[in-house]
Amino acid sequence: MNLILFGPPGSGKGTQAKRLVDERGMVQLSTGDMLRAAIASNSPLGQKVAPIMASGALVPDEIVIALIAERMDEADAAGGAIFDGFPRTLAQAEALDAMLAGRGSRIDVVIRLLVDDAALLARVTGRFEEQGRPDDNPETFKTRLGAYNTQTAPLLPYYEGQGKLKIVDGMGAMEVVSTAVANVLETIAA
Ligand code: B4P
Repeated sequence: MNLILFGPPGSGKGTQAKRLVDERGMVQLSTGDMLRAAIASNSPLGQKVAPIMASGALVPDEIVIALIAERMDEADAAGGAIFDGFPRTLAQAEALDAMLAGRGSRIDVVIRLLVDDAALLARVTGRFEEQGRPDDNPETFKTRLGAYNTQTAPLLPYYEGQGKLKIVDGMGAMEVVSTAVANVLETIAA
């Protein structure tokens, strides 16, 4: 199964993806994690994307599309994956559809996690205090939320038009959200 977890920063995409990995053995493809790994290794790619991510802006499409394409070619992703934080632009969504079609596959479902802006800010601020991720400071968060609203949210009609969009209330406790996500996956598998 190919699943997209969709939502603004702090909506719980990474949190829910990790739970699906632990509970169902699914494979998580997180462009955010890949980019942070590149920064941690101080590779040329990491050096290039570090200031972009620290500003709260989106990394250029060609970089994230290349990262995903490379990762999709690894054996563990052959049976499908959870796309966490990708796609974030229409160009990325179209590239993903083409990459999957080229592999005889497709997106099965897009789960949109609905969380209000005040809760997003509270969560990301909490993570900033715990983990110190530079792009989680409240000022940068505003830029990230702006990028979501202008560049990523317009993908919703794209997936709605394909009949793949499902909405999950992401405001509840993590376990409650996980149950709602599982319920959607059951309807897809049935
Ligand atoms: P990401 O790594 O995707 O960061 P995110 O949107 O904050 O992740 P997520 O929503 O998964 O947050 P989480 O569950 O961890 O992207 C970071 C940056 O990378 C972007 O700004 C961009 O620069 C770049 N980038 C990544 N992908 C890109 C792409 N495709 N194109 C271009 N640029 C790209 O949750 C956050 C917090 O909430 C955690 O502390 C968690 O514990 C808490 N939480 C989660 N669920 C909760 C719940 N139900 N209740 C209470 N707290 C909850």
